Amino acid sequence: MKDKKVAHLIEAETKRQRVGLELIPSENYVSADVLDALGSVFTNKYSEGYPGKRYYGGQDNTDPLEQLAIDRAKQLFGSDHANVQPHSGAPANIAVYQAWLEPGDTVMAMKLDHGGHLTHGHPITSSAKLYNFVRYGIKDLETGEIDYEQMREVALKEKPKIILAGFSGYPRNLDYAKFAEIGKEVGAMLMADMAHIAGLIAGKALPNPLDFGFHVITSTTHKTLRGPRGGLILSNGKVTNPLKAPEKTLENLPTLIDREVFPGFQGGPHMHTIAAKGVAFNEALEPDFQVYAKQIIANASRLANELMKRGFKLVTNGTDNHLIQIDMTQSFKIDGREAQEILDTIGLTANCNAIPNDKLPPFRPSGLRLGTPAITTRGLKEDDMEKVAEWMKQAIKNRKDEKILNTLSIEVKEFASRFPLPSDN
Ligand code: DSN
Repeated sequence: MKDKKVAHLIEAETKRQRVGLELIPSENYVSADVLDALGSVFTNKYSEGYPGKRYYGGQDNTDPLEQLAIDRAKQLFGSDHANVQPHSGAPANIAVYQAWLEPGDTVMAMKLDHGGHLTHGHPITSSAKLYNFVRYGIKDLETGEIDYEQMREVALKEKPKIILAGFSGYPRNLDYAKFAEIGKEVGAMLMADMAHIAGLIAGKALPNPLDFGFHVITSTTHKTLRGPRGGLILSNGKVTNPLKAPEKTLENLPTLIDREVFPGFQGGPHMHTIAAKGVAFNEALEPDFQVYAKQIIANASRLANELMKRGFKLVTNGTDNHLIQIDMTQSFKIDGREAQEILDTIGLTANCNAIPNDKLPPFRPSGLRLGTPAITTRGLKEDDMEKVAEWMKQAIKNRKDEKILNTLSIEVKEFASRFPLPSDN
C-alpha cells in the first residue's frame, strides 16, 4: 500500500488482534476469503435496485452476485425471502418498521436495560420519535426468565403492530412459542432481531424463530455469523415486483421490505460487502460451522462457570448463548468501565454495558459484557476458559500492581500468539 500512514495503522491493528483475545460478544474474526471479497472491485460499482431490476448499466456480475448471496441466505435460514442490502443492523430494523408501521403505531420490545438494543426504541433514536415503544422485561433477575404474563397484559392493552424478540445484552433463550401465541392473540407482526445469535441459529445450536411462525428476522452479518459488517432481513411471504407498491399484508412483507430498503431508506447497495456476505453465508452452510456454533456456547457456558467460581456475579447467574453479563459492582466493587480498562491493559478486550435496573449512567455502567464467538474462531476450547477467567480475576484483584499486570499481559500475549487469525492462514 502506498499510503504509509494507513498501512501502518492496518499493520498495528492486525498485531493488536493477533496478540490479544477478543471477548466483545458482537465481534469476530473473518476468513481470508471474506476479506478478499470486501477488498474486491465490486466496491467500484453502483447497482441501485435488485437483480434484474437495476437503474444503471453494467450489471452483468452484480446481478448473479446478489442473487447468489440471497439464495445462500434463504438456504441458511429457511426463509422465503432475503434482502442482503442493509448496510447494518440499524438500517435493517428501521426498514422493517417503515415497511409495516404508520407514524404513531406501537411496537413492543425488550426493556433496554434488560438487554434490548438502541434501535428497539431508545428515546434518542429516530424510530422512537416516529413510533410508540412499549416494553416487556425480565421477571426474575436470578434466572433471567422473561415475564410473559406482563408481556401479554401490555400487548392486550397497547395492541402493538409489531412484537419484537431480540437483544444485544440478554444471556438467556427466548420462548418464541410464547411470543407467537401472544402475537397471534393481539394480531401483531412478529419480528426477531437476531443480530447477536444469527450464527448460532445458522449453526443449528439455537432454535430459529421462523420455525415458530415469526414473520421477519433482522440481523447483522458480522457477529456470530462471522461475515463482513453488514445487515440482513429475512421474511416469509410472496415475493412480487418491488417496483409496484403492494397492500400492507403479512403475505406481502418481502416486497414491502424490499421497497423500504431501496429506495425507501438506502441508496446504492455496497456490492463488495454483498460479495463478502455471500462468501460468509457459504462458509456458514458448511457442516463445520455447526461444530463452531456449538463450541461458542460450550465455551461461554464454561467461562460463565469459571467466572462464578472466582467470585464474579453474573446477571441471570449464567448463560444459554454466547454472551455473559457481569455485575462488576457486586463482584469487585468497581464499575464496568473500570473493569474494561483494566482488562485492556492485559490484552483482553471486553465492553462495559448497562445491566438490569442499573443505577450507574450508560457511559460508566455497572456491567461488563463478554462473549466467546471470536475466541472460539481462534480455536480456544472449554479448558482454555479457565485461563481467561483466572487472568480476569488476577487483573482486577491486582489492578493497582503494575508488575503483576505486566506479567499477565505477557502471558496473554504469549498464549494468544499461539492461535493465528483465520486471515493469517
Ligand atoms: N454494537 C452492537 C453490539 O455490540 O451489540 C449492537 O449494535
